[in-house]
Amino acid sequence: MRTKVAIVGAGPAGLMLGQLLSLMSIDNVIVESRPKEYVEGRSRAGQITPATVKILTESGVGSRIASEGMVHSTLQFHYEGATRELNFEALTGRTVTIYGQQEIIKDLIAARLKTDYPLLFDAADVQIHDADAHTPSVTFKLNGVQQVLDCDFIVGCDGFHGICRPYIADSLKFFSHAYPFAWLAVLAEMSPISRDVIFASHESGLALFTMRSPSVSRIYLQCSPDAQADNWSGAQMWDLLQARIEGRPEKVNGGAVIEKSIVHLRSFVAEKMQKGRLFLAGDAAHIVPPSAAKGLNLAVSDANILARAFERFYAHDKDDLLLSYSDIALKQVWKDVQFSHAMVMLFHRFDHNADFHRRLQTAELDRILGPGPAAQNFAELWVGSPPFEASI
Ligand code: RFL
Repeated sequence: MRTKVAIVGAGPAGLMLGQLLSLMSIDNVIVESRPKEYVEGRSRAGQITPATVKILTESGVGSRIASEGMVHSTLQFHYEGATRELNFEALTGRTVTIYGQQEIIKDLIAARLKTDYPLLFDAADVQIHDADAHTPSVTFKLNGVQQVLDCDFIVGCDGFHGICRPYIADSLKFFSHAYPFAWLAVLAEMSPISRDVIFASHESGLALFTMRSPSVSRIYLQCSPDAQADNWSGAQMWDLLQARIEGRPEKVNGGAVIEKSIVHLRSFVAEKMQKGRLFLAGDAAHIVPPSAAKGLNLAVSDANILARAFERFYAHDKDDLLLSYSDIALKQVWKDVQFSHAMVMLFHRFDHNADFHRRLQTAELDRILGPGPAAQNFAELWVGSPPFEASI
């Protein structure tokens, strides 16, 4: 097999890049180690920024997000026993959309399967070769048969635990920060208790209330990093959520738990996001804590920048954008790492010097929600930047 761009991984980054390249008529093959059902079933992100909605829409995969996505204009902050609102639409003119990551994945896979460009699931023993040379390749086994995919470029969209970043690890610089708490992430059949996303800061820790549909809620509760999801009963989770929104009128009635897991909070950035003919995109290059819901949006942002760089290379014979891909992408990455970090600092209970941290958090929330430019700044960061556009 031969192609121009070999994409490793069919998560949001890989599928989005594949979709954009296909629209540009640039040959590409996506190689994914998991089965289709697994990839389509993985529920993770749900808050989609206007930039991501625009990129999806302009690539012909925006119809379901437009009809089924839940459009949000306001955030609620619950602290010191009372709720205050921040209407980010009034401040920025933009809204965010709640639409499950797995739905975006299904939309992108459906669009891909209508093209002639291959999307290969269940690839075993995926390896990359000669990414520094002019003749890179990807090898893997399909149904036990060894395959060789020769290409011009390889893009590692294989997530945090993939094989592509380790291949060039010797020439990368890593920035990493682990937070001393985790989230118990719960997906439950339960009507949202509010039309808005609620960030609650309670003396026992954070509760983040969000949703995936009018009948499914997504709840995050701060917990210890060594907590085990199986040790939490439904009743314990609902009681804790109720306690952390103390002072609000809603009664948490619970519901059937669809899924629960522990999410460790960390930031990680690999610099640069490229070497030779290998590029990294999405979680393969960077991780942000889910506190500002930026991970998927960053993966789509990387794919968009890279697709434009490949278009410039193949259609206009210019490699300047490819060479500066990492520098352009990292500007957005660090902006989101910083904002995600600020959100972590704003809502969690710190075991050390807890009362001092709470006073700081209250002062900061009062500043953000008070008169002055802080609300505007926060709102701009929440809705995110417009997509990167390249002038050809
Ligand atoms: P993914 O989604 O991990 O996809 C990588 C794909 O690569 C495949 N793969 C391989 N394929 C071939 N060969 C190999 N050797 C391979 N190794 C791995 C994998 O099977 C997989 O299909 O990475 P990608 O595409 O970079 O996308 C990143 C996003 O998935 C991630 O950033 C978000 O889910 C983060 N995130 C959120 N982001 C948001 O923008 N908004 C949110 O509201 C939000 N909430 C979340 C989140 C992440 C969470 N968790 C579980 C960490 C909530 C949670 C709980």
